[in-house]
Amino acid sequence: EAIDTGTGTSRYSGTVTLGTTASASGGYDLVDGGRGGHKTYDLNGGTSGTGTLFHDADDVWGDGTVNNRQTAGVDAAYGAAVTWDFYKSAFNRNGIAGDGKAAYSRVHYGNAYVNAFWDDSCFCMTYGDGTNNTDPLTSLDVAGHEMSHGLTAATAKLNYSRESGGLNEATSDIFGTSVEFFANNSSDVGDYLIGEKIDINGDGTPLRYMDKPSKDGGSADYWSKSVGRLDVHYSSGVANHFFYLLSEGSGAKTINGVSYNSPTYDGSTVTGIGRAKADQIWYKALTTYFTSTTNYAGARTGTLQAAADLYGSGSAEYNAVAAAWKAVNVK
Ligand code: ASN
Ligand code: ZN
Ligand code: CA
Repeated sequence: EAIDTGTGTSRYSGTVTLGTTASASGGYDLVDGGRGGHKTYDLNGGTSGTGTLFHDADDVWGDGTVNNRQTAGVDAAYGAAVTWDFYKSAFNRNGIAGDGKAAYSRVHYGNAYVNAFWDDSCFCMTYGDGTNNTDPLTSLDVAGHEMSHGLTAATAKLNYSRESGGLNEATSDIFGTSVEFFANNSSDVGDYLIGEKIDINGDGTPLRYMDKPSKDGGSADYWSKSVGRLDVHYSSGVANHFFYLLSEGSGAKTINGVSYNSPTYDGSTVTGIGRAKADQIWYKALTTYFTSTTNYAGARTGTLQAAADLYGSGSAEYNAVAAAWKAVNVK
């Protein structure tokens, strides 16, 4: 059972290489031996168990269409691989739990199921096929988002309600986005939009916008004392906006062909420090200072402490963290 490199045609990310394993009985299994042995399964419409491990005769997988059952498996396996590689490259972290253990992925969950989810009890990822089974929720940013729920579960354990729940959701949007940029894939360029590939609204618009979260019609751009009453996918807006401002700064900007225009609560101007440093600060805060009950005030304190640890308490990076929180009304 040798480690191999297959080729896949994904739904959302073009042609990708896949870690596969030559099977003792011939052909190849979708098992990524180079990344802990991550397995990708076809649930074939089921909602429990693991269904069937994807297997292929010639190590050429999927065709980019939903008519080919392997296609969603290609996206899922690619998403798991890029997420693994991002954590290793950015944070020297070995897998979601940091112990080198692979998760596993399941695609074709249920019928026309319009969601994807991480389940910490199985340490596994699951993807529905979307509306009419034509838009699987397997895009790279969604994969990175969902698997980052496993990262949060293994570290800060942010409670999934009120402000801590918004911070939990934002952590997934932040690292899901960073996974997408890390891939540097010309078929799926990095952006500060979430779910722009899966057409979840049926009109081509993304699920969320980090530069100005209220563009989705529900998310908060700024902290207010009632923000914790929102659904966690909306209270996350404050931290997503913080992260965008810290990375890219306020005002108008075009990145990889996508235009953004990020406002501030008080009309202040924020100068970004770049996503790489913002990632380091968020990760250190998440893994060192955040706890299950951290709220927005605590996230500010924790990220300032993280910036002080990494770059010094009077550094430009530290000052940018303070400015970005002020710009989203967290003081
Ligand atoms: N896709 C959703 C999310 O990651 C699943 C959930 O509701 N937790 O937020
Ligand atoms: Zn989530
Ligand atoms: Ca995106």
